[in-house]
Amino acid sequence: APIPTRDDKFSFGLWTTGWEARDQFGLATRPPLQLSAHIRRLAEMGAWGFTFHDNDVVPFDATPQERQQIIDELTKVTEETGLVIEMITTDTFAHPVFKDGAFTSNDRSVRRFGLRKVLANVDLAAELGATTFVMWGGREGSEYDGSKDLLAAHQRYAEGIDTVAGYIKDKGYDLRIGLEPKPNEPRGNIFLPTVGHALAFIEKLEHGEIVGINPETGHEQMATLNYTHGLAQALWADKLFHIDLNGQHGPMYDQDLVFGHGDLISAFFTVDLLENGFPSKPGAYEGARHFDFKPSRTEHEKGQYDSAYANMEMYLMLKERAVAFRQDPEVQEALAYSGIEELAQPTLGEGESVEDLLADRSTYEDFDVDAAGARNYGFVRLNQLAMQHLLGFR
Ligand code: 3MF
Ligand code: MG
Ligand code: MG
Ligand code: MG
Repeated sequence: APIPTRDDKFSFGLWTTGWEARDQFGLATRPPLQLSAHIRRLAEMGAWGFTFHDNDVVPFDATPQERQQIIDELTKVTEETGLVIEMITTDTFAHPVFKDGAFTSNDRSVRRFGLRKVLANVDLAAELGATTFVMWGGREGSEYDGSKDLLAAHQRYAEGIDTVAGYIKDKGYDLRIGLEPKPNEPRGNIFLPTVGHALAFIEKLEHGEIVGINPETGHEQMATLNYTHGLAQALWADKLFHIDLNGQHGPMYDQDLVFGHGDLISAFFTVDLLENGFPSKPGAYEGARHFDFKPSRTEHEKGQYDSAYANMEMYLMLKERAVAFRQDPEVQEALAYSGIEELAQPTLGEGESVEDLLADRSTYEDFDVDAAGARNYGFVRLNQLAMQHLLGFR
């Protein structure tokens, strides 16, 4: 199987590989990892970068001196390994203070505290050279529809994001915000549940030009949505600022499996999009290939790193298949047969007005709907060719 290198731009959240496997029903099954050793191990495995929540490295109640000590250690190991801290994010969900949200809590003093915590972390992100600042509002939501003023909640959410975005601009930081949608868990219903909701929300912001999204494979699939379609709409809107790749088996709890260990066919087309681009706009995605997964609770130290490695290997195996798929002459013929290139042609001709369209009898009055309705698109044959590539039969 292919071997990951830094050129592949793989990165991991420290909360993923470092997860101690404490869950709703059970205690941790693994000891905490030592920060520098953990990061060195990721570097040795072929990772290019890493990401973290403030409290993945600095405890919530650390003194300023303790905080600085940890940041110094982090800086040192980052320089030593040559890894990139490409993204930083804030834990606004673990502490009881955030149980009703950080930016949308009914308690105004909590919202002001939440803002301060996030702004402090924006400064840290800029200091450490991160270019993406992810915001996952895991506690922004409710269990009971009557427990919130749902209009005010959206206003406060927008106020919070705009305050952070405005601060980034004022400071001149080279940093963009990536909102991370999720439909539920830990709240019964989370605000900005899907890619589409988040994109619509950004349109209403004052500083929306530096706000995009960080879609997670499993989160869209929990909502029974198609992750690759979500990525496509975000790319079309120029809002795909970051990605969280992982595996999920449809609508159940957030599994955070290894990428490709959930819906494999969907993962194949995700990689196809990220590596090959669109038929009408070829080219690879330029951002980090970032994994937000969890080594299963059954795994101990070796299994923790085996799981991390599996994400990168899975991605590269799928990349090899996806590139071969697009290069195969029979696939190219099947793509042409399916009319895929035709979709890139504007529906109206150049300079054609709607009046011209109305006057063109061939489009309607004389159009042979039965002939068009009898067309075979050949999508199944095309998909079977994709499966032959995916399974290594071509
Ligand atoms: C939860 C998540 C989060 C976010 C993280 C991003 C704890 O389901 O996916 O991980 O990815 O907060 O910054
Ligand atoms: Mg998640
Ligand atoms: Mg997840
Ligand atoms: Mg995530």
